[in-house]
Amino acid sequence: MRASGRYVELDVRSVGAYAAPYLQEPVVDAQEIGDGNLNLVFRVQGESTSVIVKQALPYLRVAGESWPLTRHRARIEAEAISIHDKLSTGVLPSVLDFDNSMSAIVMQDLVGYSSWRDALIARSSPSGVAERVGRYCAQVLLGTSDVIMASRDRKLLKRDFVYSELCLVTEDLVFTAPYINAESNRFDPELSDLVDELHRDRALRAAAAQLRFAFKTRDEALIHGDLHTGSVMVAADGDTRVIDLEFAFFGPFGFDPAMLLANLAFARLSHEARGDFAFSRAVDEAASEYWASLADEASRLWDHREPWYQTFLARLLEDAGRFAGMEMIRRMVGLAHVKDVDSLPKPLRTSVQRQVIANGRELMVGPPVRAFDDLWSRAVTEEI
Ligand code: SR1
Ligand code: MG
Repeated sequence: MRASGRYVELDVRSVGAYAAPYLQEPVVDAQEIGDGNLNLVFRVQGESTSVIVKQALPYLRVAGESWPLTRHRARIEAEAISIHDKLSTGVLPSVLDFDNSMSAIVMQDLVGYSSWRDALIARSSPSGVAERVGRYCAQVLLGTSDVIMASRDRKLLKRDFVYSELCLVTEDLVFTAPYINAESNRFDPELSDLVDELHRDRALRAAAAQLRFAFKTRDEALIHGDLHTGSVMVAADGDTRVIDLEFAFFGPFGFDPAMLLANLAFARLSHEARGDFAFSRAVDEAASEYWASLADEASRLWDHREPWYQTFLARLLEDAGRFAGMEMIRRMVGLAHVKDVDSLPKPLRTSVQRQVIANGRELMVGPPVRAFDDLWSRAVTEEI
């Protein structure tokens, strides 16, 4: 681990010298390529090789210096990558170094990969990705849970992942802001009536409060914490890397599957709205492959002398349905949106947004989800 001594915000001029020790050749170019909400991300290139430098800022990038944040998330991300990598090999990016004083991670440049979200928007669904992400979820969820992990090791590990500041960001942006008149909310004026309804909907607000409580208290596994389709990088040959683990913490089993499925539902509903029925079927298949792979791997890892598996999986799915509903609503009316839906032309965009909110609500307050097909059909229905 490198220790630079003091924190200095990197820029395209300084990052070349910072990253030079990790390249086998002179630096020829450095660019800031981050389009995320939180951090600086640079690509530093030599003639034939390149690395990524990801640096945490002392504030929320998308909101600016008015929303200060500690830089602990860089350590959390580096450690979570290392732990998840041991449980699910070949699906995390390689970390070359972590510099705690600079809050910077130097890592593998995933050249030629795109985010799963961008791939899906471009109508590409490389085979094997959904299956790989499902297996990753089962491996890290069970692998850091009391189902598998030795009790003492787990208690020690939990000390490194206390409820972080980014958990507070999630509490706010996912579980709270959409249900009150929060300044951070962003929505199209065509949704004003629905947004007012969200604020008045007591059943929905009660469900949100209950899920927020579950998020805060159910320390079941070291979850990724932000597993949307933009946190999955895919190559044309299906190679898959899960990135952006700064939100990792000990949270509920159902949260990661919920984020992933809700974001696949955005892809599905957007393609369906554009009339691309063939590709929307491909997204259906990806969602179902994801869940089947998670369930298969969980069953493989399970101790079959322990008969609790079916109940465990049923509860995970039920929670995933509820949390997915929350992700769906917040991406329509909260601070952080998704390209899949926002790139649609109006009035298509408005009708998809209204459908997503209705579907999210149904997942949050409707009957508990009992099977994967039930969850998925409620997430992608087009009934309004
Ligand atoms: C201000 S951070 C907004 C969102 O971006 C991240 O990817 C998380 O989803 C967070 O809620
Ligand atoms: Mg992210």
